[in-house]
Amino acid sequence: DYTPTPADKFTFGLWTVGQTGRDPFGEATRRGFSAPDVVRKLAELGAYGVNFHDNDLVPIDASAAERDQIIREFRTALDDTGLVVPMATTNLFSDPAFKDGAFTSADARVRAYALQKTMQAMDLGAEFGAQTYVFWGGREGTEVDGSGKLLDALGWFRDSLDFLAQYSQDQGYNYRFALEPKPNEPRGDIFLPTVGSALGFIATLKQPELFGVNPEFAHETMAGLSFPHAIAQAIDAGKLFHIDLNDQKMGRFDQDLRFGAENLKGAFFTVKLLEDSGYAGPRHFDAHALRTEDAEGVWTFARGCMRTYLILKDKVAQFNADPEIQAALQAYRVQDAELEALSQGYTPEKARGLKNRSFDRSALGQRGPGLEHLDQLTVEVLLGVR
Ligand code: GCO
Ligand code: MN
Ligand code: MN
Ligand code: MN
Repeated sequence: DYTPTPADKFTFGLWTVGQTGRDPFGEATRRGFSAPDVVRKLAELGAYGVNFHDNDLVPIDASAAERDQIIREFRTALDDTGLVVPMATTNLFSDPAFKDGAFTSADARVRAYALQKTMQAMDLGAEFGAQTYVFWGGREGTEVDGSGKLLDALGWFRDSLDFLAQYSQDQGYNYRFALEPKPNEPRGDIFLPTVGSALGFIATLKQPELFGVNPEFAHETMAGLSFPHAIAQAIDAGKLFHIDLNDQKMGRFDQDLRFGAENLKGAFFTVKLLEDSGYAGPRHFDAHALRTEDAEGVWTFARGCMRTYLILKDKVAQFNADPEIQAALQAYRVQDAELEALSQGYTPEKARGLKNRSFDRSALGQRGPGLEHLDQLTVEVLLGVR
């Protein structure tokens, strides 16, 4: 009946269900929840875990005593419910110190402070057992490229990530790091704007094997790109370390809508890729309830994210088992054992063999692959009439 259990590995951030409806144009429309309240409620709904930025849990100006008490109460809620903390991250975007970037600030003092704050946040995450550490470069970007820092910024970013990866190993944390791309908002242009750019950057790090990506549905959509295509590339590269599920209309501000609220087909193919590829990590919802909602609406939103995922997972199984769909898929792929053998694994003989082959180009151009049929079948699965 689509009721989640911890085995489904659904997670939320303290900042997601805790979001108070504040936006650039208006004040909060609801009170947030304390961290222990979030934990208890998520557990009741069947979630697996909860993630946080350092300052979601411990305010940036908390005293040592306040910090200890917050941590104690959070720990008790986790112990009582069995909820886990699979991922942690740093808030490097709210404080005015980071207004022109953290790791990519032109101010060496800010860059050093960002490293210090991140090491402390990594300590905090490790204290709660987090295994994945996310870097969302919220303020890492520019509006004024006359600053001349584009190349320097990438270098500073790289140095910081290399530094933190070694810190993680020195401490025995052994985090897996996940870079979260976003094209804009809050900066005019954010560095590493898409999954593809993050993958390219990772290859330039000292220990690239420790780094992967944390793609977000909304962010690739904001860039006008396909989220399933982005995660497919991440999976292919062995770099899908984490995932932020939500929804988004193209060409809008960062909406962080309930998963499946807007683009059901995109959501379906996202779930399909995750399930078919055997992705074993958490299914994290980086989304929040609409600003119109009250506290009850927040939990309806959270339940809805998980329920829609499970319904789509069911649809994926139905798609995979549907004989007509499987026949359409089979018909779509033309196999040719001899030509495939010739095309795979270069040898001079194969090259010569291929060059000497004659192809019926006009027959190749005439084949109808049946994609309209396949897509209509998919739509009918989604509409519930198959
Ligand atoms: C956003 C981002 C953030 C990050 C978060 C954890 O658009 O605001 O998606 O929600 O995911 O900072 O890294
Ligand atoms: Mn977002
Ligand atoms: Mn996110
Ligand atoms: Mn987000």
